[in-house]
Amino acid sequence: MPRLPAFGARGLPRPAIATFAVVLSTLVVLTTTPWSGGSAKLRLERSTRAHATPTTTTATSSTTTSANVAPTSTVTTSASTTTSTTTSTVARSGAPASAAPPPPPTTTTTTPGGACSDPSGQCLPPTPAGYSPVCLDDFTVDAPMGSWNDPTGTGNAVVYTGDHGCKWTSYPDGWPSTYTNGQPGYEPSQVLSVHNGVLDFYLHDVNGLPAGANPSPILSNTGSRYQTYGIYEIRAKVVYDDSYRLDDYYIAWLLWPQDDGNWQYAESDFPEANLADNQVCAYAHYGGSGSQDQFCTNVDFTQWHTYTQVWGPGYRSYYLDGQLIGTSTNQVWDQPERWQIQTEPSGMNDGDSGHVLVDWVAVYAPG
Ligand SMILES: [Ca+2]
Repeated sequence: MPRLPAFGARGLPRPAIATFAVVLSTLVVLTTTPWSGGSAKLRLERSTRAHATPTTTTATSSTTTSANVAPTSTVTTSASTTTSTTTSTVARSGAPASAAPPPPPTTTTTTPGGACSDPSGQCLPPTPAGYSPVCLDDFTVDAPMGSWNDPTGTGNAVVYTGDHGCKWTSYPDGWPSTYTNGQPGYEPSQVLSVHNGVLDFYLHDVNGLPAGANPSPILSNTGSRYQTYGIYEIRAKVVYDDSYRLDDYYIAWLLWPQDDGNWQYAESDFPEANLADNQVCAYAHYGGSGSQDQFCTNVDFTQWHTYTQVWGPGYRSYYLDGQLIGTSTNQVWDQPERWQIQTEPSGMNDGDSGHVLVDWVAVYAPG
């Protein structure tokens, strides 16, 4: 479903590729507990053409959140994958075949006692044990509308430097997006600004077409947008300006490989949704021929939520507000990827408008 961006041979993003696998032979059943705001169990069915036999993935989580000032909440995860003949959970890097995901991240901890004045009521989280921050941004450095366009037109220029020194790039004005058939989909100079402690995506028509933006941070450990493995966390909410509820817009905040041609081995999306939806999904692509693991849960985009991807050797785990949604262990990509906050036209055009507000982002590297 997702699609992407990507910088092509000239270092430019290319319009995405969208596929929706419809024919099926694989059934993924996801069970997750607990999560706030909905039923305790969630079942999803999905198909891919890749396998002839059903694959069942079960992931369970239990969360212990202490009421005191403990720096982190503890999440315990166990995941088992029952796989029929054709799939493998072997990480290509040679990791153990059935390696269970390590303990998930301990993120999204609320700072108690009003110490945090962030718009969302939650500050940047403490650094998870075993990781180092490589991009933190609380968006307290204001940037006016017009400042996020890349004057070089390459998508490689630094267009914003935040309060923790993280530098950002952005697809340039006029660049096509996944569902625009070559027409402009990104207009960062008329969409992005930073004020009042948030990165503000003002989603609205530009020249009669819905316009989004697609920023990506440069990581301090590599000096590039790319790293292998890590934690990617973002706290955001949506503000609707009208009854269309931003159905002209789609988010696929994703990890993407250096070589576009590898996206079907490597793309990892979370959160992914039409902004009018009441559901959000994660998609872990693997294997190179259309396979993906899908995990979905209910969400109210008008409320602040923290979305987290944890990518490590042999696993990708996805969390909403610290609650595990699902873990993929299928042929997990083990080469560098970049993070794109891909917010783009959905293919509809009702003329609606609204905002995606990002309170903060945090990217960590292992070690
Ligand atoms: Ca903030």
